[in-house]
Amino acid sequence: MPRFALAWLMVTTLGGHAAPAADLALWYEKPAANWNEALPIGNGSLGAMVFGDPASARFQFNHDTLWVGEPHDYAHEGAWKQLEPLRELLFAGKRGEAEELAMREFMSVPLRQSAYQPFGDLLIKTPGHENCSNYRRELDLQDGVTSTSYVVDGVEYTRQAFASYPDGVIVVRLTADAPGSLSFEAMLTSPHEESRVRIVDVNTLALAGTVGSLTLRDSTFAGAMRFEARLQAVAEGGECLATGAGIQVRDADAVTLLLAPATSFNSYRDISADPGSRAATTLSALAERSYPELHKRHVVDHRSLFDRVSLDLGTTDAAALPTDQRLAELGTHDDPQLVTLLFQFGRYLMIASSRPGGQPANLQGLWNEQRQPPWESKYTININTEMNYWLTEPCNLAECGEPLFQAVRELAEAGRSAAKEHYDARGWVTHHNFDLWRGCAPINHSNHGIWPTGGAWLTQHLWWRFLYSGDEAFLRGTAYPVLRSASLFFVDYLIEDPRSEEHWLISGPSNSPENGGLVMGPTMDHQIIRTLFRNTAAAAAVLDVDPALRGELLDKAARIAPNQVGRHGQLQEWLEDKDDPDNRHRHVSHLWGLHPGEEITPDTPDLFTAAKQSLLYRGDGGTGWSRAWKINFWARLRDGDHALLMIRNLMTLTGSARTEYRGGGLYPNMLDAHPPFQIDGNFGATNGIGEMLLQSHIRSGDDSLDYRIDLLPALPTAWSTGRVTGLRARGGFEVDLEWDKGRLVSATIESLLGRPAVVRYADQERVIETEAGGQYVLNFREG
Ligand code: FUC
Repeated sequence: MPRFALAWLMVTTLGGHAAPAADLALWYEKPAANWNEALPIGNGSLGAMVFGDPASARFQFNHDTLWVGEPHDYAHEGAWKQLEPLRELLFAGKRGEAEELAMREFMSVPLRQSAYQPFGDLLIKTPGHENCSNYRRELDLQDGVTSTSYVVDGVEYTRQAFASYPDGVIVVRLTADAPGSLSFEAMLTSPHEESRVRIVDVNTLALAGTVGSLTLRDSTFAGAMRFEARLQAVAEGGECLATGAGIQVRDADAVTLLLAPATSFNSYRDISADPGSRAATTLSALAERSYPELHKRHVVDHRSLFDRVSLDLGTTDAAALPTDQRLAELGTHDDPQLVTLLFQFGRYLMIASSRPGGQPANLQGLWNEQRQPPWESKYTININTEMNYWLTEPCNLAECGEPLFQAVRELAEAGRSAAKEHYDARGWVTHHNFDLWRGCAPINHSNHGIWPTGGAWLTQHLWWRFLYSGDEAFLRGTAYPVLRSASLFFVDYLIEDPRSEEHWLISGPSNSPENGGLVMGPTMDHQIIRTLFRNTAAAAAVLDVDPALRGELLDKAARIAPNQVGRHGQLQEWLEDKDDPDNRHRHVSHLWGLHPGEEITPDTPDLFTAAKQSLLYRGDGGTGWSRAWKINFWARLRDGDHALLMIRNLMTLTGSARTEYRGGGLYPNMLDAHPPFQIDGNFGATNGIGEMLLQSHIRSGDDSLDYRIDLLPALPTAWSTGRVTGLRARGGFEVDLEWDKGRLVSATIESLLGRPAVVRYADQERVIETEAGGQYVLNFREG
C-alpha cells in the first residue's frame, strides 16, 4: 500500500471559492408532455412547474400554505388509559388484539391528516405557435431561471421564468427578436370549485376563492383556507387589456408577467389573514421595479446560496446531450457530470422549496398539481422529512433549514396534548406524520402509525445546527427547550422490559417503521431515544444548565436496550432475533444508528459488520428514498463503489407514475420517482454524494465536544480525479478537496469558529487548531 506524507501549512487569510463549473443546466428539445417532464422553480413558498409549450404554455403553481382543513388538535382524549393494556397484550404475544384495541381507542381524531393543495395554473395561449423550430427548454440551476426559446416565421421567441425570494413573486418574461411580435392571452385557472377570476384593473386579474373540502378515505376535511392570486402584465409596446377571459396582449415588444399568489394562513392556529390585500401589497411594492432589476435581485439572491459549493467529477462528451437522453443512456455511457448535476439539483431544489418564513419542504417539496396527492404531500417523519433536511448544513445551505426548525418549535407546542392524552406524559411527542396543522397523534393504522419517535428524530437537526454553527443563542433559545421537552417525554414513557435480566429500558407500543406491525422495543426507537438523551445532555453541558437532568438522561441512555447482533450476523431490527434475511423491505430503520445516527462506526466493529450484513440482505433496490438512504449507508460503511452503485440505481430513467412500492429512479425532469414523484430521494442523494467526499462526527464527552473530519471517506474508483469546494463540517469548518488518481492531493480547511478537530485521511490523522478564520492547507504527496 503506497504511503502518503502530509505537508501541513497554516495560513490565516481567508480564500474565496471558485465559481461552480458551467453547464449546470437541465435542458430538453421538446416541451414537457406531462408533469414529470416539467421544470420546477420556487422561492421557498411559491413554486411553479414550467411546461414550456409554445402555443399553450402552462405554469402550474403552488403556495406552500394552501392546505385543506383548518386549525385542529388531533389528540385522542383519554387514549392513555389503553397504554398499559396495549403493552400487556404485546408482552403476551397478542399483536393482532393490540392493533385492534389501538384502532378503537388510541388513534388520532380524525384518523387521517389533511392534504397539501394545488393553487392554480397560469396559461399563456399563443395561437399560431403550434409549429415552431429551434426549440429549447432549460433550467439553469446556477441562476435559478427557466427559459424556453423557439422560432416561428423567422422570429425567435423566448420566455424566462423564475420565482423571486426577495420580491415574493413569480416572474415570467416574454420577448421576441422582432418588435411588435408578441400577441397572446394570459389566463388563470384553479382546480378549486369555489373560485372565480375578476378584473382588478386594466392589466391585472385576480383569482380568488376558498379551498374545497376533501374526503380522504374515512376522514373529511373542511375547506377553510382562502386564497387569492393576482396576475399583472407589464407590456413594452403594443396593447394590454384585462378581460374576464384573460389578459389580452397585442403586438408588444416584450412583456413581464407578475404572479403573486397568497393565502389566509397566519400560523398553524390562525388562518384569518386577507389574501387579497397580501397579493395587492406584493404587486404594489414592485410597481417601480424594472424587469432587469427583478431578474438581478433574484439571481444575486439565488447565487448567494447556490454558489457556495462547487463539484467537479469530470466531464465526458455525454454532457453535451439533452438531459433526458443522458439519463436514458446512463447505463451505456460514462457520464460523471450527470452525478454533479444530480448533486447540484438537490441543492437547487432546497433553495427553491425551503427559505426562512416559509413551510418546510414537504413530500413533494412544494410542487403539487393534485387535490389528492400521494400521501397527501404532507410530512412523513419516519424517514422522508428528515432525509429532505440532511443536506442543509453539510452542503452549505444552513438558512434553508429554518422552516424545519420553526415547524419543530410548533410541534413541540402542539405535541404536548398528544403526550398528555396518549401517554399521560410530560413534554411533547409526534408520531410518523404531521401536516400544516401540526397534527401529532398516531394516524392511519395502529400497525405503523403508533411510532412515537418522529419528533425525537427531528430534534437531531436542531442539535446539528448548533454543531455546525456554534450558535449558543440558537442552542439556548430554540434547540435546548425543544430537546429538553422531548427528553422529558421519553423519561416518562420508557418502561423496564419485564423479560430482561439486565432491566433494559424499552420503547413501545411502537413499530420498526412500516415493517412488522405493532411491537415492543424496535431497535430504531432505542437508537433515536439514546441519541436524543445524549444530545440533550451535551446541550445542557454546553449551556451549563440542568445538572440533575443531565445525569438522569445519561444514566437512562446507558440503560436503554442496546444494539444486538443476531443469528444471521445481522443487526437486529427488533429486540427479538427474528429478522428475515430475505426481506427486501424499503425501510432499513435499524441502521439509523449508522446513518443519520452516529453510534455505529468503525470504532464499534461488531455492530459495523452487522449493519453491513443487514444492508446486504436488504439489497440494492427500493423506492427512490430507499436507494438514496443506501447511498448514505454505503458512504458511512466507507464503500464508495457500492455507494456509486446506489447512485446509479437511483438515476434509472423512469417515465411511469406507478404507485407501487418498488422502482425508484428519476423522471425526465430529474425529480425522484418513489414512484410516484417524491422529493426525498433527490435531497437524500445530494447528501449521500456529500457524505462520500466528506464526513464529520462528534464524540460528546460529559463536558466537551470532540470533532472529527474524514476526508474522502468513500471515494468510488470511477471518480479518480475531482474537486469539491465549500462543503461544511461539524465544528464550523469549510472544506475544499482536490484529488487525483483516486488520492487526495490537497485539502483546504477553513475554521469558522476556532474549534480544534481531528482530521483523518486514509490511515493518517492530524489535530488542527487555529483561531476563528484561520485556514489550513494540507498538501498530500506520495512519499
Ligand atoms: C412512508 C414510506 C413510503 C412513502 C411514504 C410517504 O410511509 O414507507 O414509501 O415514502 O412514507
